Amino acid sequence: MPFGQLIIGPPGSGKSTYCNGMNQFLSAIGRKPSIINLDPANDHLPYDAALDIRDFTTLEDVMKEQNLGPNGGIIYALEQLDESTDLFIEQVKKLGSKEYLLIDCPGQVELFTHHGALAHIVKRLEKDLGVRLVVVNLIDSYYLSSASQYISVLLLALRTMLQFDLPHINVLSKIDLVSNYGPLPFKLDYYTEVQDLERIYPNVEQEMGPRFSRLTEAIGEVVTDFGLVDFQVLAVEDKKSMISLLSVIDKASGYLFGSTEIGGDSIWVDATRQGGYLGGPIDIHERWVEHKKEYDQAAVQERDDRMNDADEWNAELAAFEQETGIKATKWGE
Ligand SMILES: Nc1nc2c(ncn2[C@@H]2O[C@H](COP(=O)(O)OP(=O)(O)OP(=O)(O)O)[C@@H](O)[C@H]2O)c(=O)[nH]1
Ligand SMILES: [Mg+2]
Repeated sequence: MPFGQLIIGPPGSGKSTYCNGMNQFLSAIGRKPSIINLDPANDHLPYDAALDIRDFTTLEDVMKEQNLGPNGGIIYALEQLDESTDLFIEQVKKLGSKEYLLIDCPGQVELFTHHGALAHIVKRLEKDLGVRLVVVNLIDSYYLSSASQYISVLLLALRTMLQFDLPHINVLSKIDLVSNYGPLPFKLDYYTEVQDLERIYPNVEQEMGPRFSRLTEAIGEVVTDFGLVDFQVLAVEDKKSMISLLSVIDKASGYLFGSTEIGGDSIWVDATRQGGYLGGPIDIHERWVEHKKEYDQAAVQERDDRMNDADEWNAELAAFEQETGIKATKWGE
């Protein structure tokens, strides 16, 4: 039974970059990742796709043939894929059951909130091939810079979680940039934990005026009542945050429990099962806001001290071992 991640999120939130980074990381720890590109507009892929929607149809062709603009074109292309899912499933099947799938999606938000095409395709993958997917929803941490946008993002994340009915991890992407957007009224953990939303209502009112107070509170109540939304943080170049995120994704997918027949990284899996690194020992506010400069400098220094990417991964995994006392697979082992 293959495992995988469905990588979604609004336009420009970092999906394709993440697929590339996660692909490298998974390869480094001995898994066998394959990337599937489902974005018909993705004409400059930063990775080698094992399967590409553009081999079936491209956005340029759809726009020309159907006389559509780019947004309508992407939706149309996904609808076409949905109608010929059998062919798509056959292609995925050929990748083999030991592959770990990374599925890169277009950024059209309606595909995650109410349009059925993507959700149908994913259901078929689950049903026909037994793929166990985790939705990784990347949301640009830029939205933390505005209290009202943060509330909108919570609603979007909740709606998306209900749409796919799969294990779901929300991620504030590009967290390395968050300190550039000016001081935040709350610590980073406040935004990731999604607790005590009433504390942020005055900030929304300050931005929007009293007109939206009732609406803000109503959204806040819905989000709180469901109790589903929280966030991980990610800077794709920061290996610690990638390791920490993969631990959370593995836990959500149940990868821990069937991994020996999937890839060669059972030692890594054992390590994460014991949970020592889950959530990470890192204080995210300190790392990404309060002392970001010092941490960045230390990371650059560490990088300079190392020879190459393999050394860098191995050093991070060694740090993981030291912190947890558990052995992790190294690059090339
Ligand atoms: N600083 C920083 N930039 C990032 C990070 N992840 C992605 N980016 C940048 O964000 C921009 C958009 O990234 P993409 O990976 O193309 O985003 P996408 O979600 O695939 O975009 P669409 O496919 O157009 O929806 C690029 O310039 C990336 O280099 C990150 O963790 N930190
Ligand atoms: Mg992309």
